Amino acid sequence: MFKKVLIANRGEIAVRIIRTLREMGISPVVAYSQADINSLPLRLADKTVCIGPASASQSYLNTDAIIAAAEITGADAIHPGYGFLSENADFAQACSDSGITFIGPSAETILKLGDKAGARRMAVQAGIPVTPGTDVCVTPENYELEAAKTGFPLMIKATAGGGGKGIRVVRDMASLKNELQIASAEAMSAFGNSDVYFEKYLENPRHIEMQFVRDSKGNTVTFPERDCSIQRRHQKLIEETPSSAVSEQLRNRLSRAAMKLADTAGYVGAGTVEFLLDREGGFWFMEVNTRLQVEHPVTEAVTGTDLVREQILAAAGEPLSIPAGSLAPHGHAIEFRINAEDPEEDFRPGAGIIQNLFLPGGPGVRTDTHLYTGYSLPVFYDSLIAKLIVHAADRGQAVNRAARALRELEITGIKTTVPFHMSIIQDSDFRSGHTHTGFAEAFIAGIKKNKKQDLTNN
Ligand code: MV4
Repeated sequence: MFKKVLIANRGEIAVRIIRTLREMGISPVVAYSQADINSLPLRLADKTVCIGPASASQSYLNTDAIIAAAEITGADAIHPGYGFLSENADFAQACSDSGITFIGPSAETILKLGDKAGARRMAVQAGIPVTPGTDVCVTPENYELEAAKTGFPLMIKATAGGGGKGIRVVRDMASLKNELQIASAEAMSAFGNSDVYFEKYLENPRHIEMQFVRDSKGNTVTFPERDCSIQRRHQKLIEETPSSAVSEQLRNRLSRAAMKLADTAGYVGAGTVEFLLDREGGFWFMEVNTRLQVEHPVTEAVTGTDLVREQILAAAGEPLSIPAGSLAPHGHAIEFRINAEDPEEDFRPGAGIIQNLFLPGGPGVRTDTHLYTGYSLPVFYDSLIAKLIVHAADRGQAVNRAARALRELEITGIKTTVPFHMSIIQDSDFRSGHTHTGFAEAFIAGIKKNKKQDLTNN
C-alpha cells in the first residue's frame, strides 16, 4: 500500500481525501496555490508544497509543478480529486511516466471514454441503449441526411464536450445549418476541436448516474443510482439516492449496463456512467465520468462504504473491500451543494470572510467542508464551499431531516445557496419526487415571477 499520497486539489475534496488517507495510515501531502496558503487542507496535512500562484493554470493545472511536488516529497501516488486534472489523460500519463501512481483509471481509459463519440461507440459495443443519433461526426456533406435520420428535435453535441458545454437543441431543418455553425465554433473555442454529432432530443428527462468501482482483477461493484436532476445551467444543486423514478427492476438493468461498460472498457478504479431517463422509463447512455464525483457521499451514506478508500485500493492493485456485485440502497440520502452564490442575484458568485460558522449535527447528518470561522474565501476557484448530506430511512424523512439541518446550519459573512435549498424542499412537486432536469430552472423562474416566496425569509 502507498505510504504517502499527494493531493493535487483544494477545498472540501482535499479535506475529504485527507480523512480517508489518515484512516488508512497513509501520510497526506497537499499541493497548494498561493491563494490557498491559509486553507484547512494545509492544516490537516503532514506536508504541504506550494505549486504556484493563484491562477489555476499555473498551479492546480500545472502538471510539471505537481509531479515535481510529488517527487520532492516522496509521494507514491497522486489523488487528483474532481475537476482540475482529474480527467486529463496527459496528466495520468505524466504520473505513470514519473513512476507515480495516478489514483484513477489509466491514461488510455480516460482518453477512450473522454471522447464522447468514442464512449458512445463503446456503450453500443457493451449493448447499452444510446439515444438515436449519428455514429459519425457530421460534416458539411452529410449533415442534412444525418439530421433526417436522427429526426427532430435533435441535439448537437461536441465530441470533445461534456457537462453541458457546446450543446444546442434544434427543432427543424430550417435552423440546422446556422445552429451547426454556432455549435462547431463553440466546440472549437471551448475544446480546441470542432467535431460535433447529433442525438435525438429528449424533453425534460431525469439525470440518472451509476457509480461503479472495478479492481485490477476485474471484480466490479455497482452502487444504487444517483438522481442528479436538480441542476441549474448544468451545475448540479441537489443529488439523491435512490431515485424516486427508478424501480428495483430498472436499478438492476442500470447496474448490469454499468458493469458491462466497465468490463468492456477494462476499467480499473471508480467511475460513473451517466444516463438520461425518459418519461416512459427508458434509459439512454450519455457519458462516463472517470473521476470521483462531488455527489459521491450520498452513495456512501446508503451503502456504508468509503469510495475514496475503494479508489485507493483499486489504484494500488489491491482487492476492493466490498465483494463483487450490486449493492442495494439502505434508506435515502440527499446532498445539498452549498455554494458561495447569491440566489437572489442570479446565483452570482461572491467571496469574503466567514464570520460565523455552525455546522449541523445529529443523526444522519454529514457536512463536508473546508470552511472555518475567519477563513477568507478566495475568488479564484469554484464556488462550492460545503456539502450537506442527510440520510434517513426513506425520502420523506430525509427531506424533513434536511429541513432541520438547514435550519441549524449557519454560515455568515457571505451569501450562500442555503435559502434556495430551504425554499425548494418546501415545494410539493419536489416533495412528491416529481422532478426532472428542467425543474430547478422552472422553480427559480416561478419564484422570480410571482415573488410569492422570499428566499431570505425561510
Ligand atoms: C441530452 C438532453 C436531451 N436529449 N441529450 C446536458 C449535459 C450533458 N451531460 C447531457 N445533457 C443533455 N443531453 C439528449 N439526447 C438533455 C440534456 C440536458 C441535461 C441533462 C442532464 C441534466 C441537466 C440537463 C439540462 C439540460 C439538458
